[in-house]
Formats: sequence, structure tokens, C-alpha cells
Amino acid sequence: MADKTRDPVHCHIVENATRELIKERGVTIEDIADIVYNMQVEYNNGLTMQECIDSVDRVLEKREIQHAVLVGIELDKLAEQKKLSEPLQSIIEMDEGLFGVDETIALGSVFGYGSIAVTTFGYLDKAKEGIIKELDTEPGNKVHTFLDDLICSIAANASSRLAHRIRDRQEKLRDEEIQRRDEEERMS
Ligand SMILES: [Ca+2]
Repeated sequence: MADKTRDPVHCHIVENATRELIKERGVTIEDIADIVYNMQVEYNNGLTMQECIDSVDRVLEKREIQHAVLVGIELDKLAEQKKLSEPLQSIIEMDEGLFGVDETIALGSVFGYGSIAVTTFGYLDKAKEGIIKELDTEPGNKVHTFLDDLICSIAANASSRLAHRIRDRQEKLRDEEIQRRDEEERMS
């Protein structure tokens, strides 16, 4: 039975575990930020890599992302160690085409960032850019059935978040411009 009298796990422990797991599986924040940069640079030519890194960092602070990462990577690791029960062991190990739970878990964590995140996730899942492609084609006994979708999800969320932030900034600029014009009119 679940022990509900225990204190909840502190959010910093969960966030650190999430970051450690992603790193342990061979993906860096910069790898994810690279995808975000490529997705967003055509809409903002002043975009910097640092803004993309910051956006990925903010996304990793989200609890629903952290939980998705913990569950997905755990299953990848257990499959790699051949510790799952059959037939799940074989299904995850082979990344069976009709097994959609990896996508479902990752997709479940993109709704928090609105429709741009959802469409970007769909795009990345098909296009498999950058590190996502590398994970997909990595040789050996590595299992990345869940990881590739989770990285798509983090990159999609960070892209959407960035798109909204940049728009906010532009609107604010417009407000200042409106204010300036207002003042000029008043002075004349
Ligand atoms: Ca997958």
C-alpha cells in the first residue's frame, strides 16, 4: 500500500535527478538548445544560443517534464539491463513500431506550453533533428525508446516558450513606441 504519511520528495531532488539522468544518457543541455535554436532562428534573427539554453533550463524546472523523464529513462535503462518482464522487455528493447507509450508519455508533457509546443513536438518526432537523430541511430545495446521522445518534448516546450517570450518582448517594444508617439503628439 502507498505510504501517504511520508513527506513528499523535495522538488530540487527531483529536478537534480532529472538533469543527471539526461546527462547520464549522453544528452547535454546544449544538444537540446541546438534543436531549439534551429527551430526558432528563422523567426528571430537576433536569437542567441544562450537564450535557447535558458529556455531549456526553465522547461526542466517543470514538474510534469521531470516526472515524464524519470519514468521514461527508467524504462529505457531497465530494458537495457534486460530487467523487464516479457513481453514488455522485447517490445521496448526493439522499439516496436506500434508501441506508442513512449510518445504518449512525452506528448503528455507538452500541453503546458500551448499549441506551438504540440505542433513542434509532432514535427520533431518525424524530422528527428540533431541529437534525436543520433540517439535513433546509436549502435550497440543502447535502448533509447523513451529518451528520443522525451528530448523532442523538452525541445518543443523550450521552442514554444521562447516564441512566446520573444513575442512578449516585441509587444512591449510596440507599447514603448506607442507611448513615445503619444508623447510626441502631446508636445507638438
Ligand atoms: Ca521512441
